[in-house]
Amino acid sequence: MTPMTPAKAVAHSNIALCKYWGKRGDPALNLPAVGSLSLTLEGLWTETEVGPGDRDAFELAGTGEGEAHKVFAHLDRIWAASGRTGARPRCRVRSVNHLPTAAGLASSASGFAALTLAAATAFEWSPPRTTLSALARMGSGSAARSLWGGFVRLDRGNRPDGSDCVARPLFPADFWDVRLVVVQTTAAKKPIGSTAGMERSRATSPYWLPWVETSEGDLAEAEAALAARDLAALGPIVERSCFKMHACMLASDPAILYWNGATVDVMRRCWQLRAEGLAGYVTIDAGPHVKVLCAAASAAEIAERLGAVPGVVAVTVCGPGPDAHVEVLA
Ligand code: 2P0
Repeated sequence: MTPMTPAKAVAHSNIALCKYWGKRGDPALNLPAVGSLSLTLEGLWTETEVGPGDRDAFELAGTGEGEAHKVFAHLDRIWAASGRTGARPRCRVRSVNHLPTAAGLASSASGFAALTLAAATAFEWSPPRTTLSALARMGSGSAARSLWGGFVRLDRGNRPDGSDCVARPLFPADFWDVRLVVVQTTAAKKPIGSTAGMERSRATSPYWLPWVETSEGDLAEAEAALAARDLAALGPIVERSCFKMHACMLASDPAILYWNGATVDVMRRCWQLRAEGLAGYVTIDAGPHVKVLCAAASAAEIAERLGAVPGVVAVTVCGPGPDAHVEVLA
């Protein structure tokens, strides 16, 4: 059997401040139709260990759902990219999601980022991080951003082969002391998964083209506001990107609506608090939970006030998180 070294990696989840929704070009490459800009989150992470096995096996502990066939296909992808010859060795993959149920966050970003780094290390391959990020993207688009901590940008690129679709760190975690207050509302079953939802929007939403065409401008403005650590400038761009994405989803045929009543109540309450001088800015992903970007000093009060909205089941406050990294095995 081809030798491999057991390896363990940790990657943190991320939330897009400028959203990714929709794909372009060759489906196998999983290229985004729009660029995105994210904040990697402290306190929400996946740890994944890849080692030799007599057959491919995948175990997942903690919250979330993993799909073994996607994990094994991702191992094939990394093995092929590593340039190692011969058949890929069979692997035992063990993953733990440290994503509190309360956070209500998807695990695909941290999951595919951790799997990519752990598998490459196990295959004794250490390419540039950008290469790992591109591989992680093929597992799940948002995972491309979780290779780095702090604030990360994933460019859309234009080339059909995806070579210009790259993620890069903009600023490290200690650049700006902001918080993301994750407000979990009661989760009903998702009406449609992200991948299928994106395809429906691209195929049917009359707002698809405006969404794609205006995203580059949002990214440029957001990056400038971020560089200036200007929350009053960044916040409205974050909300605009989020609501354009949801408008595009809603105008899909049939409509895609991820919100519930409490989602709307929390966002209205957030806006009311802002009008009263407690500044927080809303973003919502493909689910019913509301995430609020705010200054570190405002986070506890925003968390308390939004936690009191009927229908809210839990609130978690997250700071900027670190780079994905390899951990020494015990
Ligand atoms: C984002 N989302 O930028 C956006 C905002 C959800 C809404 O990336 O199909 O699991 O695996 O590439 O990354 C969720 O979609 O989708 C996502 P695939 P992914 O964070």
